[in-house]
Amino acid sequence: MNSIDLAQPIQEWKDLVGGEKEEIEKLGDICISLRYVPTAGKFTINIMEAKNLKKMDVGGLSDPFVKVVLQHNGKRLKKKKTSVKQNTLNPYFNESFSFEIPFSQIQKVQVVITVYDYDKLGSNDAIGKCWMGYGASGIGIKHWSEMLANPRRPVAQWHSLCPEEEVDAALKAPIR
Ligand SMILES: [Ca+2]
Repeated sequence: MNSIDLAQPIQEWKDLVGGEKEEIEKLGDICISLRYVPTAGKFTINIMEAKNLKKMDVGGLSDPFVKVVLQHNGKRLKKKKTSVKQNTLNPYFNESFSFEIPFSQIQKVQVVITVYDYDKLGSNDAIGKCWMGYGASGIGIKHWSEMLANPRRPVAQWHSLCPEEEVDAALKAPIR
């Protein structure tokens, strides 16, 4: 410091840094419980609740419902839907769906969850998606593994919703 002459103005060049990065859009979170009974080959999924969903309706909130698709090798085997919860971003569903999946197949299937905003007019818009099972990463594979490690017991987990295009691309990508 003592080499600086405080009586003189100091001129310094600084590189410009980028402005605030655009915040990643939050789509919301969904709480799901998974249960598998290997002896009976019975898989049960409970769509429990969602929170902080994205607002989709002009002059309102969203009217969320959840679609559950069971698929294998990109082929849809079964699909189920919850009821529609009107005008809320924090819906409580507590709706269960069961599927028969033999033990020999349970490691090969994928469960894809899509939260939609119901619209009376026009098509329903997807708010976001998440998936679990074969080829999933992060929470998706963690939750699935915990279900398999705890047969007959329901295992609940929150999942963050991701943009539809992102999940569809991940589902199509070859498994590494
Ligand atoms: Ca709507």
